Amino acid sequence: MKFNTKAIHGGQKHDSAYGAVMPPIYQTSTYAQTTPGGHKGFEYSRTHNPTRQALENAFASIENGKYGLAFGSGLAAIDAIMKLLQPGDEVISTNDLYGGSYRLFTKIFKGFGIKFHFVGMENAGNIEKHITKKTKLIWVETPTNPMMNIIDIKVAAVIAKKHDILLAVDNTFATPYLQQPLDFGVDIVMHSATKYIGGHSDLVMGALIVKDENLADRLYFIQNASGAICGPQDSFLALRGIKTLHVRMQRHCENGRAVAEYLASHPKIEKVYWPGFKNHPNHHIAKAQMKDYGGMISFITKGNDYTEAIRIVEKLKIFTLAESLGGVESLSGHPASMTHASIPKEEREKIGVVDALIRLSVGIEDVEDLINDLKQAID
Ligand code: P1T
Repeated sequence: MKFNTKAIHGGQKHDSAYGAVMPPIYQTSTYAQTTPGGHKGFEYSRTHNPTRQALENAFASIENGKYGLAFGSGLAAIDAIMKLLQPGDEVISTNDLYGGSYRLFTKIFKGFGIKFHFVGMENAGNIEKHITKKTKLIWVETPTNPMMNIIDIKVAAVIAKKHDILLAVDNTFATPYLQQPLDFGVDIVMHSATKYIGGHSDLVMGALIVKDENLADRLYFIQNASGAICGPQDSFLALRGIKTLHVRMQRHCENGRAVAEYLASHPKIEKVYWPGFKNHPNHHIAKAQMKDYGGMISFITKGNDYTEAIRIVEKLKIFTLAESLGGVESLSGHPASMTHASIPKEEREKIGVVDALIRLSVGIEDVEDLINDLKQAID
């Protein structure tokens, strides 16, 4: 099956009771047993739930994996990956990443004896310099949030295999419509399904997808043992979101391109970060590993002025100033004070997350309206 068909049918079967085309929302915590252990495959909804299972099968299908796992948030999904590790283990992570992932690593798992190296991976060869005998996980976000850096997934996978280290890719910004990291030899794909997968800013959810059975078993064990699962109602919404992922992504990419080009041509704009530009430092890698360049854009105005950035986000009307991204509606954000506030100022400024940086999640509205909105706010 091709991607667009998988988005709609992948891993799905019609409900066995009445032939419902969409899986029913099995809003139940438990399942009747005829005798202890005498059940129909479902015992308790932390462990399994039919609606969540339908979603997990869809996750596996769209990422070209074998096993999907759904969690109560993106961070809960990352938390499950980190629980594969032991005190003393080391992790090499992209230095530009979602502030909440950074916070989870440095404020929770560092305290449990795990050491993190935050490394600029735009040259993926840099990863190898930080590998020790204790390195157990390489954490890659690409495109990165919010600087839109691109990491070469194939090169990272070769390095990970050579040293027998797990490689996980946060595929939230790209989605499987644009890139499928498991095809490049990645072990675990992670999503904040809150974003493009759900697509309508109406749920918070995380996903993991793997191919290896042993790794899947370990993660299912953690999912059940720690219990950070999502409910059946949200599973249903995410499944519905997936069915239009390809159509939405196509429009996010088209609108993203038009907005990025508009901003780059504006005399008051200093720099636009978007991997579709030929002068983006890793455009050639983006071109090779992604189908298109997505709807996430960051930019700074001339003069690198914080008050000007705040003025713009306050003036935007169609772009709502809000945390999150990837919904049908356009959002603006101020990473330094919002999504990346948990990264110390010196650390975030080293990677370009300056106080004047604005991040846009370009939605699927009429692009002329979006550009006019930016024009009135910037001018
Ligand atoms: O918010 P949650 O579903 O827990 O997902 C966390 C997460 C993980 N990875 C990436 C790349 C993310 O962007 C996020 C969440 N990001 C935002 C809320 C944001 O506005 O950037």
